[in-house]
Amino acid sequence: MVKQTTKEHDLIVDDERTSNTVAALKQGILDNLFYVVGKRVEVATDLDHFTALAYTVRDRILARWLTTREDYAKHNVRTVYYLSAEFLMGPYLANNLLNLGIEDVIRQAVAELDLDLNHLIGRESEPGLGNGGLGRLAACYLDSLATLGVPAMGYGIRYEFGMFHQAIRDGWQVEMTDYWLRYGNPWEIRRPQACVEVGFGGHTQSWADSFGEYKVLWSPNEIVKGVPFDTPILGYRSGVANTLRLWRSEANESFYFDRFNSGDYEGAVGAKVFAENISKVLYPNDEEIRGKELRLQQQYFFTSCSLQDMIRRHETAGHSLENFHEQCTVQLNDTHPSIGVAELMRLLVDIHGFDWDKAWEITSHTFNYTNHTLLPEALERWPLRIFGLLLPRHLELIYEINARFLTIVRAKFPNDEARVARMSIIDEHGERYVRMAYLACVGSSHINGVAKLHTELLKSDVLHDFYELWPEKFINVTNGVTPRRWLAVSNPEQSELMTSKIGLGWIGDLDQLSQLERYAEDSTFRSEWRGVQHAVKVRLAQYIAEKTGVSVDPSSMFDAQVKRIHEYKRQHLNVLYILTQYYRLKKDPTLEISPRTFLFGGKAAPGYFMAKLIIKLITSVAEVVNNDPEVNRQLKVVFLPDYNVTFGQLVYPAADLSEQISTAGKEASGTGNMKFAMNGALTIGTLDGANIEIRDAVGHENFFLFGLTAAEVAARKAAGYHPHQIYESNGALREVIDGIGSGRFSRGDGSLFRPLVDSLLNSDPYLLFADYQSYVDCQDRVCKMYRDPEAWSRMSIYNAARMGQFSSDRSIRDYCKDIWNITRFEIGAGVPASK
Ligand code: Z2T
Repeated sequence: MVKQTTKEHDLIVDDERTSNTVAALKQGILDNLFYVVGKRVEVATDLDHFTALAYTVRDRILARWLTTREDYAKHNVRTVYYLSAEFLMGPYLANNLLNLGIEDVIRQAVAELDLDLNHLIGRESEPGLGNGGLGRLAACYLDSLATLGVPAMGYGIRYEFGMFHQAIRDGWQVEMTDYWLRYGNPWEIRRPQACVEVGFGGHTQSWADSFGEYKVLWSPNEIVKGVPFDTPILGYRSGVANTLRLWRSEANESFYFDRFNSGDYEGAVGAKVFAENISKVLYPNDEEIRGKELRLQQQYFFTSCSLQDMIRRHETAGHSLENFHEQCTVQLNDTHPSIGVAELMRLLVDIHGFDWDKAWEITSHTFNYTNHTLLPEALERWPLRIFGLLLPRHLELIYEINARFLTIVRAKFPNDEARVARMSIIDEHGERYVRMAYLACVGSSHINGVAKLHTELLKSDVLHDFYELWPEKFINVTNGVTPRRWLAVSNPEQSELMTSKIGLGWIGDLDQLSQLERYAEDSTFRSEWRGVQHAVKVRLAQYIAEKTGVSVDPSSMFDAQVKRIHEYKRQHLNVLYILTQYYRLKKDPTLEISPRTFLFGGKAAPGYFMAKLIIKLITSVAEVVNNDPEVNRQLKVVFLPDYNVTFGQLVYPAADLSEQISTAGKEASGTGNMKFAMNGALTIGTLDGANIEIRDAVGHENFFLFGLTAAEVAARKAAGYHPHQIYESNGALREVIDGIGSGRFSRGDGSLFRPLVDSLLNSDPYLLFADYQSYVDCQDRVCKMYRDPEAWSRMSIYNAARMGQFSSDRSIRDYCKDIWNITRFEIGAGVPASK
């Protein structure tokens, strides 16, 4: 029971209203339905009941949310600010119930109101404020930060439209808008009094003040208001609730009315449209950013809002800005917020009057940068023209930062102007660009990759020059995922079985799963393990039947590849294997293979033609295979539309096999690989990203490995790679490629998949052909192994039992120790670190 004192009236609110008895919970739901939703029980819909329930849960979060904030303030803590353009949070209700520990009483309260909790949980639509792994990682990290009691805040954008919804029409992806706020959002609280202003465009003037100091004034020609919306982020039974603060852009009234009153009606309307556009929509491109001005506006908008907010909080707490970097550490989630380096310099120098050197000391000790990709086309660069028009003052500051930086480069590497040109923050080859990754490197204390191989490749390749200059800045922090959402919430069946053997401790300490190892050799346990797996597969099969009309057999092997559709991830390599099996079965219908259901899910960037063609290929192959009685008892192919967090929670637990088949050296880490393995799936994968570490952890004998290594890929390319020769010399591959090219899977249309086939035959940039035979051989080993259920279950249990290190709790501990310098937090105690 929480006692709250309202100071003004000295009134004690001993809040019976928010206690966790079944009676109080029932009353809470009914009260919220009536007073907040505004409906009578008799006419309330499922959605109304969900909303009332969500408010009832939120009522139980508020006290600890405010208390956490007060505790942090009291203890004067060093705070982590996680800046990310994306937070892919997933639905909150089930997770909040778990973390509060009130699932059972809520279930009963809801049942006594003749409602079903699982059904209501299913009514929540998820905020899709992210593209994929990067945004989901941010969400897992917020969960772990709160669980470990680390004083932390996430900052991002409250997009009005999140990731598009994907429909499949005639086998093609169709995009539909995601207006996720349609029915309101019970979890957020608008904080209009904490709004800030952000400028855009205009010009700068400089002068020397009366002390002869150089001063600059930036006069923007648009000023936009940033309004924060806060959502509580509960730790798992830690008593802590941190905050996710997302900014919405709104018109600045006075700015707007000034124009309006001076007769500039068009200008006023234009300003309003400009302002409201900024947080309107998430860019749905995962790894390729074309220089779109609105995207830069978004980046600057949320980064400036967040830094101003941090400074205000810092000063309100009574600290001097000189100590900013001692109280605050800012993590840049990729380069999207890296304009923050220039913005903090502007705030310190122009607004707060610091001299350059002191401002730079503060700035460069505040930021740290996480890189998430090795794909060259994904490294953000802004054309100077766009940049200078939108952020003229920041461009000047970047020139100055760059000039001083290049002096350091020249001092360390004399007479090496080629190196200076390579490292310059301004790219001067052809059209001039600002290289955001370089700005991030120069302005940060630490630079990290997200898996061991990825960090090594950053050092040896993408950021090699920076590594030579500052080797001590580079550090690896392998990604992790939260076992709360990805195991305890999404897989209650497996969770219960594990808990019955080893207790509940694993949820807050995933290393405890290692106690399951001894059960791998216990045949009774293995059979229980299979029972659980089967039950979970039945659930997914029902969902698939509902959504797609395809019936799949829960006793077939569920082979899943769910992730963004991208050539480097090689969903089409998976298709090549499916077709290899198809032709084998066509030739010999008596062939005995392990029946398999191939599950695909994922969105293609709307402008990425090849990715959309891959979706069309999967759905076309599905149509042929699923309707051919000679093969469809042994092969089924399903493309599940609109893959998102909610669907992920259904599919990770049900998979027997996890496809992690990217070209070695391309996937920075992968996190789906971890979610699958925790849930007992075996992995077929390349030596790429975190696969390498997963394989080492689970044991090489419990992992299906195939394909070239990253070094071999590089060597093959350097030696001159000729996919056509492989096609000529491999009969099975030739048959599959010819089949696709001939129109056999596209109702006779031989032109449909031509672009895909030609790309493979002529260049094959992701080396599908080079890995084809190795992949097929490995899949055949998978087939054989699946026919031995005891051996398979044993491997499955070892996979789950050895996943401790892939908890995001471990990742966050690494960040605390190696990057943020946060040492004194108490796990689970809810008592934050004091400085
Ligand atoms: C993204 O999800 C990832 C990298 C990006 O580079 C952009 C997006 Cl939207 C700019 C992914 C990586 O592809 C994946 O390997 C990694 O596991 C994930 O970020 C989290 O680090």
